[in-house]
Amino acid sequence: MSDYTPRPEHRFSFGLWTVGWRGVDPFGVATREPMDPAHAVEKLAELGAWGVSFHDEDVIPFGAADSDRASRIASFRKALDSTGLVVPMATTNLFTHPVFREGALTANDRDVRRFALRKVLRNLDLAAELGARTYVMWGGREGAESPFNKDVRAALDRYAESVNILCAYVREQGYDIRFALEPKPNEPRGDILLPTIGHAIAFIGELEEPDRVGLNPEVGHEQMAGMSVVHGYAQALWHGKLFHLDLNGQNGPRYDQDLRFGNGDVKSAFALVDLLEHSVGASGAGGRGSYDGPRHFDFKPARTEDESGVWASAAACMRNYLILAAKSRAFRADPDVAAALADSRVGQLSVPTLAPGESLADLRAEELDTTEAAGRGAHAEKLDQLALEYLYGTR
Ligand SMILES: [Mn+2]
Repeated sequence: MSDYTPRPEHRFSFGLWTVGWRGVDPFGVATREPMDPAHAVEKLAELGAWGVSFHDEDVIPFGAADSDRASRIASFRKALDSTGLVVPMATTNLFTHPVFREGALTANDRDVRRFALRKVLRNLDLAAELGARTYVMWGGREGAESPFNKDVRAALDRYAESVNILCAYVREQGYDIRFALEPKPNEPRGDILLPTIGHAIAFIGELEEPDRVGLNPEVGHEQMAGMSVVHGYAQALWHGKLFHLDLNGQNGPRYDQDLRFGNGDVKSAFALVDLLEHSVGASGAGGRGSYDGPRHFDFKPARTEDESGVWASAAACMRNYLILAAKSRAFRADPDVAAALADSRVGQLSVPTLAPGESLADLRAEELDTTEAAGRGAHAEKLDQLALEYLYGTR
């Protein structure tokens, strides 16, 4: 029997806003009381987590006086020190306050954009102070409901302007921080800018310091867009842009469910853990094909739950990851799987199409018996069924 006990060396981390979510939805008020960040830190440490991430407003209420701000940060820091939990990532809330109703860094209103930038700068200083190495930017309000209300090209100019300013600031301050953009197609806005992994990667290529900027893809966000999560994360790895990740669960294109990790599309969760756990040393542009960052959860404990359900679902995120990682190890070690991979020619895809030194004349001189080649089956079904049998627990 495998041991599925989460430990700090697994590098599991949670957003304060996840376990602290009070269950407010568009149709109902909160079902849970506010949670003290220090309490969240203590409980997460008890469950075996390694890190905790935060928005400025998870620790300091919007508009708090400086003295209040200082005492709240001190209380958070004391909990971190006493539990040993680290802060691998931080981010800014640019979506809750009504001032951001029409956007933040890409609001039409220039005053709002300048305020948003000040808010990010202030929390970046705190992030650096607490040791965060990744700063996530989720632009939930950066978008529109009407195509006539937003000049998308100007909005992308302003988005790039802000990210460029932030990169320069981090460089000048000597902070060891990289930015990670989090794509999402919609919700809360009708259409959000940088809706998918692909859009965000293309945007990064237009920035002044592209090496400082990567992605924080979220499982559910890609599924909301109808995209393959595994293909998206794999492409982010291939570009060397998987800086951080948000693990959760989702059942296809619908409202943002933020289920605990391992719930929702289970097969996709298995394939994603398999990708993350077996990508070490994988080929990719510049050999950048692997991920060794935090296993970070961004989920919402169901609104049906009281506080005991919050901790049950947080523990389950980590346990599900470890279960899937163990299944992935067993799958990869199975001789039947090795044979099925060979039958499917999966390894052949890593062999360059032209041999070293081979000319196009050599290529053109070769002939393929297309009747024979067209008759070769891919043997994908057998391999896929083996994966499913690991998931179902029959192997
Ligand atoms: Mn997220």
